[in-house]
Amino acid sequence: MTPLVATESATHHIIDSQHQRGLQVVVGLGQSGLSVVHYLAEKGYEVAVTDNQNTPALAEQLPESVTICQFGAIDSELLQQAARIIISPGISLATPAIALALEANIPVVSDIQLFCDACTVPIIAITGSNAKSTVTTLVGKMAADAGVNVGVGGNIGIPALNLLANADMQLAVLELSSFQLETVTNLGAQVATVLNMSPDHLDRHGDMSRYQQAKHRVFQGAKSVVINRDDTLTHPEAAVQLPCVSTGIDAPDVGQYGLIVDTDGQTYIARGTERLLSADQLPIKGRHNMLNAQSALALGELAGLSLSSMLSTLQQFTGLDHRCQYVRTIAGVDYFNDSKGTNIGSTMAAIEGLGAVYAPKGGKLLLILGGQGKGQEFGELAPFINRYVSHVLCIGADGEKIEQHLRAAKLSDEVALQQCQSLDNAFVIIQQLTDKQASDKSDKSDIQVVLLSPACASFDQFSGYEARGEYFSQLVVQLDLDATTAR
Ligand code: UMA
Ligand code: ADP
Repeated sequence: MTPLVATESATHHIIDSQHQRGLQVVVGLGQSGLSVVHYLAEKGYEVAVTDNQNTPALAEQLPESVTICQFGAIDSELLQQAARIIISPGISLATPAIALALEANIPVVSDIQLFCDACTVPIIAITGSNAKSTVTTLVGKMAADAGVNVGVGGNIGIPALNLLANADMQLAVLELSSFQLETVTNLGAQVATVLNMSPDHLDRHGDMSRYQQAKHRVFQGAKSVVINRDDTLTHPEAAVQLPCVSTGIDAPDVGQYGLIVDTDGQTYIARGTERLLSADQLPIKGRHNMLNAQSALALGELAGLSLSSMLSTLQQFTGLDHRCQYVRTIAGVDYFNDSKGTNIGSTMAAIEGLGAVYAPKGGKLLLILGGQGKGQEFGELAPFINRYVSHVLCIGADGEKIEQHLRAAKLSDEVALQQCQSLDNAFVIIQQLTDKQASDKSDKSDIQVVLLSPACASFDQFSGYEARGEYFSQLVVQLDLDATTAR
């Protein structure tokens, strides 16, 4: 029966459709902005775009139907004419033109909201401070290996809306950042998870609580959830009412995932009392990766993937580049590229993950830290450094700040810390230290690992974490060549 008077929800619906018919203003013409422009233009909307840059590179790829392009600054007047604003993740809601539009009650959404509104297949939604790309890739591979037509996208680098081009898609796996989630209102995922929470992007969100609030939007409308037992900040408030599978480093209860350590010292990923895989059977190493494997299994289980197929995928997955990636060994020292370690949580995991492997052999880490600090408190790294690291080399814009924080947090006198400014300078020091160690057998220095895990963004000196990681690896190769020539 058609109601004579519009109910509250019907009123909202009318307002929504008015918003959707009017001018759609896309803010930011990066990858996600471009995907939004194409998506809305194909649907016949009038679309305008604005960007800070005078000549955004992707402007060449705009459809011809888009004629309103305001470049050089985000155009506040244009925003005031919008029926709806679609904001790119890299742009803060506090940007003055956006704040004014919000004050004028103009809806501001992200590409992710458009995707959820249009997507008709189940979504696995993955967020967290660290391990998102690893777990997203792993779940995508598990689904593909199980014969599911799966789309993998979001923050991982493929704009979510591009996945809709696959008309046969049966499952979408989305990596979501706090930036993408802060404007999402009803994601409605089949399975949602916050993998872990540690400080990141505080310069944008202001404080940990607002960062966590943004992340927790992943749970809105979720049908089931995966939680991390060891990190209560990952638990949704409404978890009790939803099917929930947990992961953790302790032995699991029935139906949950965890780790069982046998008397022979071997660690197993387990579901209840069933040992599924030993650490030796997993190509990805470190305790943090055993947690990542559990998260992928739990997400896949709640999406209906078969356990045996998922276990076979896990045994083949060798991990992603720039995440605790082994580069090579020179004069007995192992070099690891963890350039994607861009916050203190990931760097703690890398120090602890590698430290625990080398400490029984009497080995210590030389750690390269620094770059753009994103408002983090680096003192939290001090206990991990005191335990496993003998040398810290600081680089980049926030190198001095990192030193101040570590010293204020009681960095041990046994840890040598030097300011190097650049990776090149750091490698001059590394060469001196490792040459001395190799030539002086009585020298008790004990560097067995050189680890780049900067706990910072790279944009002060590089175009991104990949460029930083690749440059590190090149310097390692050069060091090896120099060592070979000198022999
Ligand atoms: N721009 C402005 N004003 C600003 C900031 C940016 O006009 O204040 C413009 C820039 O000039 C540029 C455009 O906005 O033309 C860039 O937009 P964007 O920064 O949102 O980047 P996209 O190319 O759309 O990529 C985004 C994500 N980027 C960010 O969140 C910063 C990508 O994540 C994501 O892969 C992509 O959408 C597809 O979904 C990258 C990222 O660094 C990998 N993410 C952060 C992280 O992982 O830590 C959150
Ligand atoms: P994200 O997409 O969230 O940045 P990645 O999979 O790219 O996650 O990994 C980013 C960094 O986090 C890498 O340095 C990696 O070594 C580290 N890392 C991986 N798994 C974990 C975990 N479970 N907890 C903390 N850090 C982790």
